[in-house]
Amino acid sequence: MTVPGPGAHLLVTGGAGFIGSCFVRDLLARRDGTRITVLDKLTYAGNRANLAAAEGDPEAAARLTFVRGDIADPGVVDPLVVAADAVVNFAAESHVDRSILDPAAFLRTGVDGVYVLLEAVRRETERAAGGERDRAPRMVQVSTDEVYGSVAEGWSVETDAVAPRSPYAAAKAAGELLASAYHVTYGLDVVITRGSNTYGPFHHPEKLIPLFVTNALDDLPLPLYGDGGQRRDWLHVSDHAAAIAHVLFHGSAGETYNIPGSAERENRDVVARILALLDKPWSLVRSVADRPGHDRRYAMDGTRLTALGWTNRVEFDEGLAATVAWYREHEEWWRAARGGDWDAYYARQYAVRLATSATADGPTEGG
Ligand code: NAD
Ligand code: TDX
Repeated sequence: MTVPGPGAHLLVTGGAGFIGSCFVRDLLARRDGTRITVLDKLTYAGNRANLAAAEGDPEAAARLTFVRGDIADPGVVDPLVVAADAVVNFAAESHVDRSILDPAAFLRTGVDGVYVLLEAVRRETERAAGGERDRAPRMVQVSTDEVYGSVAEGWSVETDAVAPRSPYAAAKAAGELLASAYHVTYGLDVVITRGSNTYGPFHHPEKLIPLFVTNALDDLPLPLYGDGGQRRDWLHVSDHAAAIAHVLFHGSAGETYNIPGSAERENRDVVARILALLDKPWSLVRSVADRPGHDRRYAMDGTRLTALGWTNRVEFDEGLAATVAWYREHEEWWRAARGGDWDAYYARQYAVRLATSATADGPTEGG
């Protein structure tokens, strides 16, 4: 099978979300002739405004098509896959806390949706084998470090067993296991990426970093789960998107690639740094009831991706400072993202937690 190259026609599902829209903007900005069709349901997390930079640039806009629809709907998916050289699947429900409140949508998109995409790719693979198209489409299934579960020590390697512990992580594991099975059984050209905790511009304000930045800007309490000693390895969104493109163009069929970040940090140290950047006091931080089943630590080994030729570019302290500045300068964007069901979600997730909260212990390294 030949890997697609610059100038290909890509179907990017979930391309109006945080990481997908960065992938679309950055790939179109390479001006190498690549054409992109975005298929996005525009859930509460999808936002057409995330593509404004590409849609407002006539050269890029001429190579971008937007389709609103569901990856679990074969009527929408099938013709789009017929026209594609590759499918890059970012579409998912992506917030762990929402998966604990309401898992159904996670399974529909993360399992049924991935199945519909794989079936469409399977048909095109058969057509390629029968000489009805030049080559089979490649599919990149964008997955996550969370499939490994909580990692007390060391670094997860791609051959480790998956051990997901939240409905979100279980749906993501199911999606990538299906993708691997389709590679083994039907010979589909599938590659899987497992990205680390990602941060940067256009990140929905429900997630830790943008929630705490935007709450702090409004002098609202910052609800830190448990003791705040959980550890995450932070990856800038531009590095995550570029690493996925690198795997799309250079990865081996049937392979899985970890995409680690460049900075393993305790949550309370990240929060302290955000507060320092905004010149806001630690007294805004409240220790609240923990997330059920909260994974203590994620950490991945990146040897395989390094060997493929990819290295991250954005250093965490600089990336975080630029991200905080971006939220300061894009108040209109994040206030609009706090529309829809935001108030109801926020009350359900945080009202009791904040009413029963306590003073939070300070950071371990002074931020
Ligand atoms: P996001 O929630 O910002 O974006 C998801 C996008 O998918 C939205 O635009 C949404 O409208 C769309 N979508 C949801 N269900 C759909 C459906 N059924 N059909 C079509 N579109 C649908 O998420 P994100 O943070 O950009 O994550 C993108 C992908 O990367 C996800 O698969 C996620 O699991 C994975 N990932 C995220 C991170 C992270 O830290 N954010 C880390 C590793 C992996
Ligand atoms: O209010 C909060 N308080 C808090 O202490 C929130 C929203 C989070 N946290 C903690 C929980 C985690 O330890 O901060 C850490 C990061 O939380 P999230 O931003 O919700 O990310 P996480 O659960 O680690 O998952 C993220 O990384 C992996 C993405 O949301 C997933 O889509 C991705 O797969």
